[in-house]
Amino acid sequence: MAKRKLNKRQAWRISKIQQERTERANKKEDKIHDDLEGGELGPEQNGQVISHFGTQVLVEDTNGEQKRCYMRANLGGLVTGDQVAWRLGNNDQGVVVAKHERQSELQRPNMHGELKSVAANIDYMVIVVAPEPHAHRGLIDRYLVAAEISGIEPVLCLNKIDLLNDDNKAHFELLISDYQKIGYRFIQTSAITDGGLEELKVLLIDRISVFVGQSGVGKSHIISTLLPDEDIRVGGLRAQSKTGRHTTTTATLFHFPSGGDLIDSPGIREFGLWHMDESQVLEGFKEFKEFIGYCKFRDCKHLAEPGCAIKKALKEGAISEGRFASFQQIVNSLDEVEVRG
Ligand SMILES: Nc1nc2c(ncn2[C@@H]2O[C@H](COP(=O)(O)OP(=O)(O)O)[C@@H](O)[C@H]2O)c(=O)[nH]1
Ligand SMILES: [Mg+2]
Ligand SMILES: [Zn+2]
Repeated sequence: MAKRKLNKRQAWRISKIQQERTERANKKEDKIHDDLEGGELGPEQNGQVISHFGTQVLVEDTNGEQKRCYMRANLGGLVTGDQVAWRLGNNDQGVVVAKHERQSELQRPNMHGELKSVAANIDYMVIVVAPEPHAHRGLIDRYLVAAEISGIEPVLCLNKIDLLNDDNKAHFELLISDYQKIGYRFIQTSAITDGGLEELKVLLIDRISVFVGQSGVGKSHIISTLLPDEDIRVGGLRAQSKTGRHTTTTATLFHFPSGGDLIDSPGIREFGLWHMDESQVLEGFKEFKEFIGYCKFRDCKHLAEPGCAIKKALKEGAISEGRFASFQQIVNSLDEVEVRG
Protein backbone atom coordinates (compact mmCIF):
# COMPACT_ATOMS: atom_id res chain seq x y z
CA MET A 1 0.00 0.00 0.00
CA ALA A 2 1.33 3.44 -0.93
CA LYS A 3 2.00 5.86 1.89
CA ARG A 4 -0.87 8.26 2.29
CA LYS A 5 0.11 11.88 2.42
CA LEU A 6 -1.11 13.64 5.54
CA ASN A 7 -3.02 16.82 5.06
CA LYS A 8 -2.12 19.85 7.13
CA ARG A 9 -4.82 19.29 9.70
CA GLN A 10 -3.88 15.64 10.27
CA ALA A 11 -0.20 16.54 10.57
CA TRP A 12 -1.06 19.22 13.13
CA ARG A 13 -3.16 16.75 15.16
CA ILE A 14 -0.37 14.18 15.22
CA SER A 15 2.24 16.67 16.31
CA LYS A 16 -0.14 17.90 19.04
CA ILE A 17 -0.68 14.37 20.33
CA GLN A 18 3.06 13.78 20.39
CA GLN A 19 3.63 17.02 22.23
CA GLU A 20 1.04 16.06 24.83
CA ARG A 21 2.66 12.69 25.25
CA THR A 22 6.06 14.24 25.87
CA GLU A 23 4.56 16.64 28.39
CA ARG A 24 2.89 13.79 30.25
CA ALA A 25 6.17 11.84 30.35
CA ASN A 26 8.03 14.88 31.65
CA LYS A 27 5.40 15.43 34.33
CA LYS A 28 5.81 11.83 35.44
CA GLU A 29 9.58 12.26 35.67
CA ASP A 30 9.04 15.45 37.65
CA LYS A 31 6.74 13.66 40.04
CA ILE A 32 9.26 10.87 40.61
CA HIS A 33 11.86 13.55 41.08
CA ASP A 34 9.71 15.45 43.62
CA ASP A 35 8.75 12.30 45.52
CA LEU A 36 12.35 11.27 45.80
CA GLU A 37 14.25 14.46 45.91
CA GLY A 38 11.64 16.81 47.39
CA GLY A 39 13.64 16.69 50.58
CA GLU A 40 17.38 16.49 50.94
CA LEU A 41 19.12 13.51 49.40
CA GLY A 42 21.32 11.49 51.72
CA PRO A 43 25.11 11.38 51.28
CA GLU A 44 26.59 9.48 48.37
CA GLN A 45 27.39 5.84 49.17
CA ASN A 46 28.61 2.79 47.32
CA GLY A 47 26.46 -0.18 46.44
CA GLN A 48 25.97 -3.00 44.03
CA VAL A 49 23.07 -3.70 41.71
CA ILE A 50 21.66 -7.08 42.65
CA SER A 51 18.52 -7.09 40.53
CA HIS A 52 16.62 -5.11 37.95
CA PHE A 53 12.92 -4.22 37.63
CA GLY A 54 12.04 -2.14 34.60
CA THR A 55 12.89 1.44 35.53
CA GLN A 56 14.30 0.55 38.95
CA VAL A 57 17.19 -1.47 40.32
CA LEU A 58 17.65 -3.14 43.68
CA VAL A 59 20.90 -1.88 45.18
CA GLU A 60 22.67 -3.46 48.14
CA ASP A 61 24.70 -1.11 50.29
CA THR A 62 27.98 -2.02 51.95
CA ASN A 63 26.11 -3.20 55.09
CA GLY A 64 24.05 -5.66 53.08
CA GLU A 65 20.86 -3.57 53.17
CA GLN A 66 18.80 -3.44 50.01
CA LYS A 67 17.08 -0.37 48.56
CA ARG A 68 14.99 0.16 45.47
CA CYS A 69 16.60 2.87 43.42
CA TYR A 70 15.73 4.98 40.41
CA MET A 71 18.42 5.61 37.86
CA ARG A 72 19.37 9.01 36.55
CA ALA A 73 18.68 8.99 32.81
CA ASN A 74 22.25 9.95 31.90
CA LEU A 75 23.72 6.76 33.42
CA GLY A 76 23.18 4.50 30.44
CA GLY A 77 22.01 1.01 31.29
CA LEU A 78 22.68 -0.65 34.62
CA VAL A 79 22.96 -4.41 34.94
CA THR A 80 23.17 -6.87 37.80
CA GLY A 81 26.66 -6.79 39.28
CA ASP A 82 27.26 -3.09 38.54
CA GLN A 83 29.06 -1.12 41.25
CA VAL A 84 27.30 2.21 41.72
CA ALA A 85 27.18 5.37 43.79
CA TRP A 86 23.69 6.15 45.11
CA ARG A 87 21.89 8.50 47.48
CA LEU A 88 18.93 7.85 49.71
CA GLY A 89 15.81 9.91 48.97
CA ASN A 90 12.28 9.98 50.38
CA ASN A 91 10.07 6.90 50.90
CA ASP A 92 13.09 4.74 51.66
CA GLN A 93 13.98 4.74 47.96
CA GLY A 94 17.23 5.85 46.41
CA VAL A 95 18.69 7.38 43.30
CA VAL A 96 21.69 5.89 41.52
CA VAL A 97 23.90 8.83 40.61
CA ALA A 98 26.99 7.13 39.12
CA LYS A 99 28.11 3.85 37.68
CA HIS A 100 31.66 2.65 38.33
CA GLU A 101 33.79 1.16 35.60
CA ARG A 102 33.04 -2.52 34.85
CA GLN A 103 35.79 -5.11 35.29
CA SER A 104 34.03 -7.54 32.97
CA GLU A 105 30.81 -7.74 31.03
CA LEU A 106 28.70 -10.69 29.96
CA GLN A 107 26.76 -9.88 26.82
CA ARG A 108 24.17 -11.65 24.73
CA PRO A 109 22.00 -10.67 21.78
CA ASN A 110 18.48 -9.44 22.57
CA MET A 111 15.38 -10.23 20.49
CA HIS A 112 16.53 -7.81 17.80
CA GLY A 113 19.98 -9.35 17.55
CA GLU A 114 21.69 -6.43 19.29
CA LEU A 115 24.40 -7.25 21.81
CA LYS A 116 23.36 -6.21 25.31
CA SER A 117 25.16 -6.53 28.61
CA VAL A 118 23.31 -8.82 31.01
CA ALA A 119 25.69 -8.84 33.96
CA ALA A 120 28.87 -7.07 35.06
CA ASN A 121 31.95 -7.62 37.20
CA ILE A 122 31.90 -11.41 36.99
CA ASP A 123 35.16 -13.08 38.07
CA TYR A 124 34.50 -16.72 37.19
CA MET A 125 32.54 -18.45 34.48
CA VAL A 126 32.07 -21.96 35.85
CA ILE A 127 31.64 -24.14 32.78
CA VAL A 128 29.88 -27.30 33.93
CA VAL A 129 30.38 -30.42 31.82
CA ALA A 130 29.55 -34.07 32.48
CA PRO A 131 30.01 -37.57 31.10
CA GLU A 132 26.23 -37.54 30.52
CA PRO A 133 25.12 -35.59 28.46
CA HIS A 134 28.51 -36.16 26.88
CA ALA A 135 30.92 -33.21 26.98
CA HIS A 136 32.05 -32.44 23.45
CA ARG A 137 35.25 -30.48 23.09
CA GLY A 138 33.59 -28.17 20.59
CA LEU A 139 31.07 -27.03 23.15
CA ILE A 140 33.62 -26.64 25.96
CA ASP A 141 35.83 -24.58 23.66
CA ARG A 142 32.93 -22.34 22.64
CA TYR A 143 32.33 -21.53 26.30
CA LEU A 144 36.05 -20.93 26.80
CA VAL A 145 36.14 -18.50 23.88
CA ALA A 146 33.12 -16.67 25.30
CA ALA A 147 34.82 -16.37 28.68
CA GLU A 148 38.10 -15.17 27.16
CA ILE A 149 36.51 -12.46 25.02
CA SER A 150 34.34 -11.29 27.94
CA GLY A 151 37.36 -10.90 30.21
CA ILE A 152 36.03 -13.52 32.63
CA GLU A 153 38.23 -16.32 33.99
CA PRO A 154 36.78 -19.70 33.07
CA VAL A 155 36.72 -22.59 35.57
CA LEU A 156 36.04 -26.01 34.10
CA CYS A 157 33.93 -28.22 36.32
CA LEU A 158 33.51 -31.88 35.44
CA ASN A 159 30.35 -32.90 37.29
CA LYS A 160 28.87 -36.41 37.74
CA ILE A 161 32.29 -37.96 38.38
CA ASP A 162 30.30 -40.79 39.99
CA LEU A 163 29.48 -41.76 36.38
CA LEU A 164 33.12 -42.18 35.34
CA ASN A 165 33.94 -45.76 34.41
CA ASP A 166 36.48 -47.79 32.43
CA ASP A 167 34.85 -46.79 29.14
CA ASN A 168 34.84 -43.01 29.54
CA LYS A 169 37.62 -42.34 32.05
CA ALA A 170 40.48 -42.16 29.53
CA HIS A 171 38.61 -39.56 27.45
CA PHE A 172 38.14 -37.25 30.44
CA GLU A 173 41.67 -37.73 31.74
CA LEU A 174 43.01 -36.57 28.37
CA LEU A 175 40.56 -33.66 28.34
CA ILE A 176 41.55 -32.56 31.83
CA SER A 177 45.27 -32.81 31.18
CA ASP A 178 44.92 -30.88 27.88
CA TYR A 179 43.11 -28.01 29.56
CA GLN A 180 45.33 -27.95 32.63
CA LYS A 181 48.38 -27.72 30.35
CA ILE A 182 46.89 -24.58 28.79
CA GLY A 183 46.53 -23.18 32.32
CA TYR A 184 42.82 -23.59 32.94
CA ARG A 185 41.48 -24.62 36.33
CA PHE A 186 39.68 -27.94 36.19
CA ILE A 187 37.77 -29.25 39.17
CA GLN A 188 35.77 -32.44 39.51
CA THR A 189 32.49 -32.70 41.38
CA SER A 190 29.53 -34.94 42.00
CA ALA A 191 26.37 -33.15 43.05
CA ILE A 192 24.95 -36.54 44.06
CA THR A 193 27.76 -37.85 46.28
CA ASP A 194 28.98 -34.34 47.33
CA GLY A 195 32.42 -35.10 45.88
CA GLY A 196 34.57 -32.05 45.16
CA LEU A 197 31.93 -29.54 46.23
CA GLU A 198 34.06 -28.33 49.16
CA GLU A 199 36.86 -27.46 46.76
CA LEU A 200 34.39 -25.57 44.58
CA LYS A 201 33.00 -23.66 47.58
CA VAL A 202 36.47 -22.55 48.62
CA LEU A 203 37.34 -21.45 45.10
CA LEU A 204 34.23 -19.24 44.85
CA ILE A 205 34.86 -17.29 48.08
CA ASP A 206 35.31 -13.53 47.47
CA ARG A 207 34.45 -13.92 43.79
CA ILE A 208 31.39 -13.31 41.64
CA SER A 209 30.57 -16.34 39.52
CA VAL A 210 28.15 -17.45 36.84
CA PHE A 211 27.39 -21.08 36.00
CA VAL A 212 26.99 -22.08 32.38
CA GLY A 213 26.67 -25.35 30.52
CA GLN A 214 24.45 -27.61 28.53
CA SER A 215 21.09 -28.57 29.97
CA GLY A 216 21.25 -31.71 32.12
CA VAL A 217 24.87 -31.45 33.29
CA GLY A 218 23.84 -30.72 36.89
CA LYS A 219 23.99 -26.93 37.26
CA SER A 220 20.76 -26.73 39.28
CA HIS A 221 21.93 -29.51 41.59
CA ILE A 222 25.32 -27.92 42.21
CA ILE A 223 23.78 -24.48 42.76
CA SER A 224 21.19 -25.78 45.23
CA THR A 225 23.99 -27.40 47.24
CA LEU A 226 25.88 -24.10 47.30
CA LEU A 227 22.69 -22.10 48.03
CA PRO A 228 20.65 -24.42 50.24
CA ASP A 229 18.11 -21.74 51.19
CA GLU A 230 17.30 -20.91 47.63
CA ASP A 231 15.53 -24.14 46.71
CA ILE A 232 12.39 -22.34 45.69
CA ARG A 233 14.32 -20.03 43.44
CA VAL A 234 16.12 -22.86 41.68
CA GLY A 235 12.80 -24.63 41.21
CA GLY A 236 11.28 -21.41 39.94
CA LEU A 237 14.00 -20.88 37.39
CA ARG A 238 13.58 -24.40 36.16
CA ALA A 239 9.83 -24.00 35.78
CA GLN A 240 10.26 -20.76 33.89
CA SER A 241 12.82 -22.13 31.50
CA LYS A 242 10.36 -24.88 30.54
CA THR A 243 7.80 -22.32 29.43
CA GLY A 244 10.35 -20.79 27.08
CA ARG A 245 10.26 -17.39 28.80
CA HIS A 246 13.76 -17.85 30.14
CA THR A 247 15.49 -15.19 28.05
CA THR A 248 13.34 -12.41 29.52
CA THR A 249 14.17 -13.18 33.15
CA THR A 250 16.75 -10.73 34.40
CA ALA A 251 19.82 -11.77 36.29
CA THR A 252 19.95 -11.71 40.09
CA LEU A 253 22.91 -11.65 42.45
CA PHE A 254 22.85 -14.16 45.34
CA HIS A 255 25.28 -14.60 48.25
CA PHE A 256 26.66 -18.08 48.92
CA PRO A 257 26.56 -18.81 52.69
CA SER A 258 30.11 -20.15 52.34
CA GLY A 259 31.30 -16.87 50.76
CA GLY A 260 31.28 -15.42 47.28
CA ASP A 261 28.37 -14.48 45.03
CA LEU A 262 26.42 -16.00 42.21
CA ILE A 263 24.79 -14.07 39.37
CA ASP A 264 22.15 -16.28 37.88
CA SER A 265 19.31 -16.37 35.38
CA PRO A 266 18.17 -19.09 33.00
CA GLY A 267 19.36 -16.91 30.12
CA ILE A 268 22.88 -16.75 31.55
CA ARG A 269 23.04 -20.48 32.22
CA GLU A 270 22.22 -21.36 28.65
CA PHE A 271 23.63 -18.43 26.75
CA GLY A 272 24.76 -19.16 23.20
CA LEU A 273 27.78 -18.00 21.30
CA TRP A 274 26.32 -16.94 17.98
CA HIS A 275 27.76 -13.45 18.04
CA MET A 276 31.43 -14.36 17.56
CA ASP A 277 33.51 -13.77 14.49
CA GLU A 278 36.61 -15.59 13.33
CA SER A 279 39.12 -13.19 14.85
CA GLN A 280 37.40 -13.45 18.23
CA VAL A 281 37.51 -17.25 18.05
CA LEU A 282 41.22 -17.07 17.34
CA GLU A 283 41.70 -14.67 20.22
CA GLY A 284 39.62 -16.94 22.46
CA PHE A 285 41.98 -19.87 21.96
CA LYS A 286 44.35 -18.65 24.61
CA GLU A 287 47.38 -20.84 23.81
CA PHE A 288 47.22 -19.84 20.10
CA LYS A 289 47.90 -16.22 20.98
CA GLU A 290 51.68 -16.32 21.02
CA PHE A 291 51.73 -17.73 17.47
CA ILE A 292 49.30 -15.26 15.92
CA GLY A 293 50.93 -12.90 13.45
CA TYR A 294 53.83 -15.24 12.58
CA CYS A 295 52.21 -17.07 9.64
CA LYS A 296 53.84 -16.53 6.25
CA PHE A 297 50.59 -15.22 4.78
CA ARG A 298 48.76 -12.42 6.45
CA ASP A 299 45.34 -13.85 5.64
CA CYS A 300 46.39 -17.39 6.66
CA LYS A 301 43.38 -19.53 7.53
CA HIS A 302 45.65 -22.00 9.36
CA LEU A 303 44.42 -24.89 7.22
CA ALA A 304 46.89 -26.07 4.56
CA GLU A 305 48.93 -22.93 3.88
CA PRO A 306 52.73 -23.20 3.89
CA GLY A 307 54.56 -21.38 6.65
CA CYS A 308 51.64 -21.48 9.06
CA ALA A 309 52.80 -20.74 12.60
CA ILE A 310 49.72 -22.32 14.19
CA LYS A 311 50.26 -25.59 12.28
CA LYS A 312 53.92 -25.51 13.28
CA ALA A 313 52.92 -25.14 16.94
CA LEU A 314 50.55 -28.07 16.49
CA LYS A 315 53.34 -30.22 15.04
CA GLU A 316 55.65 -29.29 17.90
CA GLY A 317 53.00 -30.08 20.50
CA ALA A 318 52.49 -26.53 21.79
CA ILE A 319 48.89 -26.78 20.56
CA SER A 320 46.96 -30.01 21.11
CA GLU A 321 45.30 -32.00 18.31
CA GLY A 322 41.98 -31.78 20.11
CA ARG A 323 42.06 -28.00 20.45
CA PHE A 324 43.17 -27.49 16.86
CA ALA A 325 40.36 -29.71 15.53
CA SER A 326 37.90 -27.87 17.72
CA PHE A 327 39.18 -24.48 16.50
CA GLN A 328 38.63 -25.49 12.87
CA GLN A 329 35.21 -26.89 13.64
CA ILE A 330 34.09 -23.69 15.37
CA VAL A 331 35.41 -21.45 12.59
CA ASN A 332 33.62 -23.62 9.99
CA SER A 333 30.37 -23.50 11.93
CA LEU A 334 30.54 -19.69 11.99
CA ASP A 335 30.64 -19.74 8.19
CA GLU A 336 27.58 -21.97 8.09
CA VAL A 337 25.63 -19.56 10.25
CA GLU A 338 26.64 -16.67 8.01
CA VAL A 339 25.53 -18.51 4.86
CA ARG A 340 22.20 -19.39 6.41
CA GLY A 341 21.64 -15.87 7.75
N1 LIG B 1 24.91 -39.26 38.66
C1 LIG B 1 24.81 -37.95 38.81
N2 LIG B 1 23.70 -37.30 38.41
C2 LIG B 1 23.62 -35.97 38.59
C3 LIG B 1 24.66 -35.24 39.19
N3 LIG B 1 24.30 -33.93 39.22
C4 LIG B 1 23.08 -33.87 38.65
N4 LIG B 1 22.66 -35.10 38.28
C5 LIG B 1 21.41 -35.47 37.60
O1 LIG B 1 21.42 -34.88 36.29
C6 LIG B 1 20.12 -34.43 35.93
C7 LIG B 1 20.17 -32.97 35.52
O2 LIG B 1 20.52 -32.19 36.64
P1 LIG B 1 20.20 -30.64 36.72
O3 LIG B 1 20.82 -30.12 37.96
O4 LIG B 1 18.77 -30.37 36.52
O5 LIG B 1 21.01 -30.13 35.43
P2 LIG B 1 20.97 -28.68 34.72
O6 LIG B 1 20.07 -28.80 33.55
O7 LIG B 1 22.37 -28.43 34.31
O8 LIG B 1 20.50 -27.70 35.74
C8 LIG B 1 19.21 -34.72 37.13
O9 LIG B 1 18.50 -35.90 36.88
C9 LIG B 1 20.19 -34.90 38.28
O10 LIG B 1 19.69 -35.80 39.24
C10 LIG B 1 25.84 -35.95 39.63
O11 LIG B 1 26.80 -35.40 40.15
N5 LIG B 1 25.84 -37.30 39.41
MG1 LIG C 1 18.63 -26.78 35.67
ZN1 LIG D 1 48.45 -19.85 9.85
